[in-house]
Amino acid sequence: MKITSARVIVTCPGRNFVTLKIETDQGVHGIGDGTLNGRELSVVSYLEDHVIPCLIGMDPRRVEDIWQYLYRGAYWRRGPVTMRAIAAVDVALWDIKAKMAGMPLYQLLGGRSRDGIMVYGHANGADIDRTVAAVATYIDMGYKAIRAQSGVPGVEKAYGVSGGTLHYEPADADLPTVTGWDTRKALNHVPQLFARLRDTFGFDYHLLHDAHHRYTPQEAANLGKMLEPYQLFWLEDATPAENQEAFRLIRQHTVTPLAVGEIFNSIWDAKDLIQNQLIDYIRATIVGAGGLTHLRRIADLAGLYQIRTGCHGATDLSPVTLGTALHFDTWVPNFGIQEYMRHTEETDAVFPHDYHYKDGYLFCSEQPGHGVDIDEELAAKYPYQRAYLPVARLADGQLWNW
Ligand code: EZ4
Ligand code: CO
Repeated sequence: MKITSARVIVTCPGRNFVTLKIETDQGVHGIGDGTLNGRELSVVSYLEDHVIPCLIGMDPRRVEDIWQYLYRGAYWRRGPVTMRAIAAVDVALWDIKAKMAGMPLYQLLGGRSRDGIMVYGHANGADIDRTVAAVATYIDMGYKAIRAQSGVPGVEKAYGVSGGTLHYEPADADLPTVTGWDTRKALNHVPQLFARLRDTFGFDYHLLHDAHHRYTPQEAANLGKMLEPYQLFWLEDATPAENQEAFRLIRQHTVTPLAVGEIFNSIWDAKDLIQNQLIDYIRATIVGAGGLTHLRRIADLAGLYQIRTGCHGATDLSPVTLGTALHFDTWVPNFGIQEYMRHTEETDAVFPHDYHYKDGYLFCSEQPGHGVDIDEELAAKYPYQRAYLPVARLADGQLWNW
């Protein structure tokens, strides 16, 4: 069996997606996602100029060997561009393998561990009242877990706040939007938000909060401690994790559960965090961390320490990544939760799929493969549009972590 062609399809049905389609001499094709939000065309070049020429003629059944070929064989390891390109190939090859086997992908991973995938939604509002109303909307839709973000008085465009209740799209402009940040004001505000939420909805729902890398370790420890009475499911990305030791300080001061890893590319980004039990949830996902082949290694390492998975699932993770993550989530023994930000109707139409939401859970496809395809004719109607994530600046103009 041979790979006969591999093509990159760039489409922008409301936001940009980079998709790889691998075709074989047996008529079976596979689809993978390589989207890197705000830096999409770098992955297109990596794939078209450097990966695809090597793939033609290879045996697509050798998923592991091709992963090693692209990782070790490049000499240059890791990084968001390389690992997304590898993920796109890896997922397309798993898709082909599962289609050849006539099985949904989770069966190849080891079969079903649970019936449905608990997801969390992103409830947001310009102020606490509106965030409370947004959380109520999710509860009405059956969600068991909700992440709550609110505008912070005195902060221009705080992270996570958008116009709509169900949709949040941060890559919103042709050049980066400038947003604000003020840690003092956020530390005053966030505990008030969760006090109101518990007061209004009680303790039966899981509540989460995304700190989006804004706090220093000491500030994050302080926030975690203040949030303890509200029993969060997790505090997400409390501080940047390039220095994995940074989480030790947070850990020493709070029992608020910690989740990190949506920007991780590799098991090496998480190794010390996991082995020192500094986190509770690992947020790496398929497209960011080198595909299924690599993500399952991270999950297995985490499982040794009772650390559970919480795959990133924002709108820049295409339906291909979400659909594949649902197979991973259906199998992985140490599953925690899955992020679920809804795609637009245009996006869902470009990527036909049959995974579906019901009552707080997502259910993966039962079709052979991962169950997500691309409608190329429709995709061609939405040409690439440059779009950046925002940047954040403090009141004095200094650049901060967005
Ligand atoms: O800012 O995916 O948990 N979700 C998030 C996202 C990220 C975007 C960046 O591309 O933090 O909203
Ligand atoms: Co996040």
